Amino acid sequence: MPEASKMKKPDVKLVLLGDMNVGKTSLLHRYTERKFKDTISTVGGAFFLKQWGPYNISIWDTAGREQFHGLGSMYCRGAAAVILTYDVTNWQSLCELEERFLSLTDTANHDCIYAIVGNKVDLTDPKAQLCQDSDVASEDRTECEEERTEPQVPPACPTPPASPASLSGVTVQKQVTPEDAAALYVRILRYKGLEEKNSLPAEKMCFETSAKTGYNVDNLFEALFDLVLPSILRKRNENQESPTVDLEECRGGGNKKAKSGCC
Ligand SMILES: Nc1nc2c(ncn2[C@@H]2O[C@H](COP(=O)(O)OP(=O)(O)OP(=O)(O)O)[C@@H](O)[C@H]2O)c(=O)[nH]1
Ligand SMILES: [Mg+2]
Repeated sequence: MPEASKMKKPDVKLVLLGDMNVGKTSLLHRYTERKFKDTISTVGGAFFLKQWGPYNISIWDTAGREQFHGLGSMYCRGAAAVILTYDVTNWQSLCELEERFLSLTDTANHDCIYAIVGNKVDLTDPKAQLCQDSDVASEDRTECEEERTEPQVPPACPTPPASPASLSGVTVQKQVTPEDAAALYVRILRYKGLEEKNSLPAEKMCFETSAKTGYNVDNLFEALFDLVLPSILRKRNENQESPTVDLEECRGGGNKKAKSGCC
């Protein structure tokens, strides 16, 4: 086989955006490596190439730290889907999506789809505390079971609780409800000038996940892969060039690495 034909070229691009510490890298690890492992705060960005049927999908993990903010719109350029990620135990992380990250998506495709993802739901919801990966290591499963806690009543929407999220022990107060996320989704549609009735519904585009246990992680990525397929097909029909991973752009971003896998 000629070398060139072995090289995979992404047909479509998905981008994870959100504040530092919400778990973007952990979500990508969970999906691609079936593991929850230690992370270090991402520098710049990195991508993973996923084969989905006959298509290659690049999933970009970006840095949430303020110092890398300027790179966000570059990573979003040509994106077919953006995963706006927050931490369900941190109200501010939801606010940051609208205040800091939404404008970065102006460079995404005009028909880009937006998912709102509340991660770390294992900390607040018993249903998310069971490890979901069938191939997850047994020590991982034990850890999840040890940390199972009694359910907490969610706070009234949309006011976050005044007390700190983290209580002593392992129980954490949920600060963002699915309704808060759905309301943000509707505001995003408005920002994009899209009619709610002609767009994908909030119930379909808002997810709660746990990178730690795997809860809903496959559902999230695979639902998005299915949703971006029409965009790939249309582009192929229009005989447009597929977006490629621009390694020059990556180098321009400082110390960040581009590789198959996540940082
Ligand atoms: N309990 C719990 N902790 C999580 C989960 N996902 C991530 N974490 C923890 O949250 C911290 C931050 O996770 P990262 O994946 O590095 O967060 P990030 O969004 O990539 O952060 P930046 O790279 O700085 O933007 C780490 O200590 C993770 O172990 C989760 O689903 N549940
Ligand atoms: Mg990261």
